[in-house]
Amino acid sequence: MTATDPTKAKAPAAGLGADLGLSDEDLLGMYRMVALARAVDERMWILNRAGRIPFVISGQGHEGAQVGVTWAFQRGHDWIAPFYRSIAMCMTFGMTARDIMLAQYAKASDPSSGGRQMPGHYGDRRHNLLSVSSPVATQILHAVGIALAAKIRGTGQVALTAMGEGSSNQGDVHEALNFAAIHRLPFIFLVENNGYAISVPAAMEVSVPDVAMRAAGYGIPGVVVDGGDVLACYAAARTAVERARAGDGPTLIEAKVIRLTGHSSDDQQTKYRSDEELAASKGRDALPHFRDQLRAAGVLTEAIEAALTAEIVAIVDDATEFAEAEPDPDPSTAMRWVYAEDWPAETPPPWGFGDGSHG
Ligand SMILES: Cc1ncc(C[n+]2csc(CCOP(=O)(O)OP(=O)(O)O)c2C)c(N)n1
Ligand SMILES: [Mg+2]
Repeated sequence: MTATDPTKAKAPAAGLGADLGLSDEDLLGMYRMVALARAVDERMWILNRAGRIPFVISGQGHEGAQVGVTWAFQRGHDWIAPFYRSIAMCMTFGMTARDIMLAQYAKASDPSSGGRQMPGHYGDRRHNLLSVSSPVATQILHAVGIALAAKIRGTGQVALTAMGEGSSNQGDVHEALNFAAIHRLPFIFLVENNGYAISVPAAMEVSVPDVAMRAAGYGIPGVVVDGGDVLACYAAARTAVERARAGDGPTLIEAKVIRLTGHSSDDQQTKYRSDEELAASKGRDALPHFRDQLRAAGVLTEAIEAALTAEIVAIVDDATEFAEAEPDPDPSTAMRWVYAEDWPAETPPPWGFGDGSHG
């Protein structure tokens, strides 16, 4: 996913992203991913309200930060321990709209868990995406463990985890950052600060204005970045990944994002957020901001935009129809694969432990 093919990059200073080694093709790829993740997410809400899927926990407002940061990682090589809002992150790392919808519908062929995980708990072994943990923040320990393994094995891999600012107050985070810093592990911690933990505002969750300030307590860089600025997120992550691969240890990146929806489909945020506040947060949305940037730079032409819009509608329609038509899991298998179990190679579970290992 590192987007630095020099043959594709424009001459320096020629255009947007050139200073970051991003070609027009990269910029369009990033924009496509932000827009696609948004469209998949919007469709999920419609399906929920129509009674087709039981529960939605949304990434809307987080996509720019997720795509910007993840773009700096090497797909198929590095590892991510995502959280429930990480739709755009998981898609950037290789999950398709069909994969996301299969999880939403909890179908037998859902690559996240064969329909066993809670909705929104994405994971995909094929793409080095760990399954989401329901107890918030525990995933940081898993990611740091992966980073430790990468260091011991000398693989050059970097591990990323993400979570909200509320979750970042859990004790696991202290233990993980301290350990990762001491051992200079190739680890990046992304805090997607959307200002709320369900209905609790950030000022009542975090004792400092920026979670990134806490990085100083571990002797690691702490960077605050505008989550509405995809390229700024990419730049911050690129620096952190370079640092990690060079053996210089972890970085904490805090992206100030927005939450465009309620906490979940079971929450109504107008009960605790004013109209003014909601309108102001919409003004910080990465999607229209990035679109404007690409239009102004001449990268997103009218023709490209029209084709992209049509392509995204087709992908979302296809994913919905595909997942809707897939078979549900066989109820007699409900208790299988909950705990460790050897699965014979000839009857692999639907999400692909086909080589007989637990991976
Ligand atoms: C250990 C634990 N405590 C509480 C919960 C319930 N819970 C789920 S999401 C959430 C809010 C998390 O807020 P934040 O970390 O800011 O992430 P956001 O949802 O805002 O993206 C809470 C309290 C949980 N899943 N795990
Ligand atoms: Mg939050």
